[in-house]
Amino acid sequence: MAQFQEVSQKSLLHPKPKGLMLQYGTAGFRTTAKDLDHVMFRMGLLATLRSKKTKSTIGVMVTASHNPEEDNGVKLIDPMGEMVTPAWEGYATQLANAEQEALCTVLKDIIEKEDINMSETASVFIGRDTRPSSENLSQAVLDGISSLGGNSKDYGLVTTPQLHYMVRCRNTNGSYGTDTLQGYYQKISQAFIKLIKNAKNHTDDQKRLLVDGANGIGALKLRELEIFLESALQVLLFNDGSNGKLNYMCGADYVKVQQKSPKGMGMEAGQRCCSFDGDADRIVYYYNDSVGCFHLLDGDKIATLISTYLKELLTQAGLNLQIAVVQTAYANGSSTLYLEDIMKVTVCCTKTGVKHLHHAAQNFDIGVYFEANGHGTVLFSQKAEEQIRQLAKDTNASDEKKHAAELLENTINLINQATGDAISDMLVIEAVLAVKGMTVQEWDSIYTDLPNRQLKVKVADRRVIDTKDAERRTVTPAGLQDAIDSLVKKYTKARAFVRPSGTEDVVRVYAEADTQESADGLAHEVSLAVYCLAGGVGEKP
Ligand code: 16G
Ligand code: MG
Repeated sequence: MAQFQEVSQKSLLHPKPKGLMLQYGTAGFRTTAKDLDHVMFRMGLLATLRSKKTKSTIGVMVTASHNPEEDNGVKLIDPMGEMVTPAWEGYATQLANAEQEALCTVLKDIIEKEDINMSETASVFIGRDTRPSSENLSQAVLDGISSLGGNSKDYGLVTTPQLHYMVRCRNTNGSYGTDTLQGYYQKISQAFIKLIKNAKNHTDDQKRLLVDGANGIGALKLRELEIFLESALQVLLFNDGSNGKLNYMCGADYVKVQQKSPKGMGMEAGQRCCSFDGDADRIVYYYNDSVGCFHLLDGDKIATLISTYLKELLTQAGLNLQIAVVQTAYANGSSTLYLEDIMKVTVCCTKTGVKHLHHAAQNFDIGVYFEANGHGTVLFSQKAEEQIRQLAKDTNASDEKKHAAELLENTINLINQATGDAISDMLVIEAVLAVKGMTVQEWDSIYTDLPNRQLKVKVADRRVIDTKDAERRTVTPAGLQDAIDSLVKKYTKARAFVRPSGTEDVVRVYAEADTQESADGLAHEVSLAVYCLAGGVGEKP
């Protein structure tokens, strides 16, 4: 194992705390930053192997998204800018948990299993969020890459979706865009400006948007983008990181979970506001009405707005392309009903986690996917893109059709198809509202959310809960699903499900019903059933 000599030596500089076991979960590794140095070094190694295997550039992003500032994390990005393939999540876990003496053996096993030609060159892009720990941790990733002889490009401070974008650009030889920040800003701002030209009565008032940057990387990058926007949008940026703490009482996760506006946001009644999360891959919108009541427009409302707009344009363009919306069990029942019954679009439901939604969305000509928590994007198949771009330049097409195709083409250019992107999604939403001449209140009134409640229950081992049907039903423990079914029957328009969290040691409970009181009551009763039937620990719910 002479080739691993450097790996062994460098690895000593990134020692693994003995006995520490971590798992590559739904969003990579995530834990307290002080336990991650060895993981970063090893993810540098793994990304180098993945690059040799795929003969493509691979991405490594250092971030813990909406987690507290003291945490950190890392995830790998595959060649098309998507999450790393599941088999390699397993390797990531093995590599992270190997004790120093076993590290090279684990590496060798992966190389053999995947039949990797070690003489291939390797290229890895890396990026990081604004956490104080991120700089040193990304240095550890670079050490891992260089000790296996890989080439790296360090983008420094970038949002997660920006790094996904760079990886996709690089591996598509520039056909998707240029792999620089300038290239990213130019592509999306030009598309936005072209779309906005079609806005109806676009006053300064309507151009104004309050943005909560979660005191994170999204704020920094939005500032950079603003220069390219040529005043097509007037951003008032709050929680820009200049004094507040990352994600503390602000950001998309806080707003969605607490159902209230973030700290430090000078909102006036009716003003359109949005929040990014800590690595700017999630976005939610909201406003306060004239009596001070808070209204949240989450991922479901965003999916509805965007899919309605795309469907109308497809009809105007006379293009026969199938559009579908991909949701998870968390999608509000009203959104599903509206999409299926009124909009007549195909809706499908997958397990929680971006990779599942992304995968399902690839099965359609146009796949709009959003988690209720605000993570999502739109995927256009090659066929859809070709038909749209063809029609946009077809001199024989009618003005109406050509115009609709041009709007669709610019929307494609505005969307980050590599992954959900708060900045790009924000511009898409702003463009749609402007083009349709719609206020945030009108958007909100498309349908009314069913009141809902999310709770969590601590159990001895959350793996006792096994689910099926995209996490909407439980298989084990015995009797739990029957208990949930009979509780749901007691309420009107009710629905409830439970699932083991992929990021926290808890079981999550979701309930919705016709009134808030009923949703709260149902969530509480289901929590009790989980506690009793799935080995609850600590205080009874
Ligand atoms: C991760 C996922 C997110 C999902 C959440 C669920 C990615 C990039 N992120 O943050 O999509 O909604 O986990 O968390 O896939 P939970 O399993 O703890 O409920
Ligand atoms: Mg995030």
